[in-house]
Amino acid sequence: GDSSVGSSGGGAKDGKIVMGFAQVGAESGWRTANTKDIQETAKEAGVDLKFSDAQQKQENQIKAIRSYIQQKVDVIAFSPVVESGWDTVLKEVQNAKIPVILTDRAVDSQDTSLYKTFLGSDFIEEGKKAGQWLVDQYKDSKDDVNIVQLEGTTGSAPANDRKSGFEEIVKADPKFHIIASQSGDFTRAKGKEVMEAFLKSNPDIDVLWAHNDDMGLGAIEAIEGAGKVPGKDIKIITADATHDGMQALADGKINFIVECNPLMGKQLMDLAKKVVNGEQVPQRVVTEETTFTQEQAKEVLPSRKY
Ligand code: GYE
Repeated sequence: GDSSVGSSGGGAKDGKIVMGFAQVGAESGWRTANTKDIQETAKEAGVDLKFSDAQQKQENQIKAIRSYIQQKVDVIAFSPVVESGWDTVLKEVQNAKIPVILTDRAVDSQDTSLYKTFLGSDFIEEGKKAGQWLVDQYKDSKDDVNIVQLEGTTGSAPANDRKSGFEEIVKADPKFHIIASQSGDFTRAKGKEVMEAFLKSNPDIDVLWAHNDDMGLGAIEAIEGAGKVPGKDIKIITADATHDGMQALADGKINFIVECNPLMGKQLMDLAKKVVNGEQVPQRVVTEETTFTQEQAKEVLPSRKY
């Protein structure tokens, strides 16, 4: 981008693309790995990155996006904190002729011309994988299974979709009961706090489904604090597969992790170059992911990248 010639997102005149990236925050191990990867891959790709941290607040992200419009960046990428409420600011970006790439999280805008592509995981699939592990785990039992759920940030795509994917699978069998479900905002501290409340009001919890590792790790502290054994008295399923999560899985404190890959920087930089050059890109790019049992965690832990 060369602002001296008044480029308004029409392409990088000096060959160096300027990207404005509006990040969610620094709420989790996943997010930290994602930020680091985006910063590193931008450098490698020769992309001039303007980075902002919204501290999990939509209003801060909207401000950051507006400032990127004023700075006439070549491309705006962002990971929307929540799904709804983006149409106005995205119209402003469109009017400024700056292409947008959704990274990691989706928006619920009906007008899909407001962004060029959405790069990220299939969170419904992740929720289903968590549910399916549970169904398989209890397939030989007729007893009731009491589940508590720690949801991610209210209104965020991963919280909405991991919840609905999971519930779709477990609701097919009436022995599964989701007895409590509340947001822990994807943080360790909130995960611990909400799990403490769950434990106080529910003496009979069999399973915890936490929408990310960090909330699961916070919940482990609450469970141990209540004199119970995580992974045994209460089975724990989480999402992400960050280093700390995988360590707890290998240690037997978590039972199953659904992977969500934060290392999407390289793909993001490639897509950015294409959209800035006016090339066609697919509307949706889904990242590839797997799942881990305790045995698998022990095997792969030494070679994990995040
Ligand atoms: O699972 C969680 C983070 O949007 C996929 O956000 C991401 C989620 C991730 O805070 O740890």
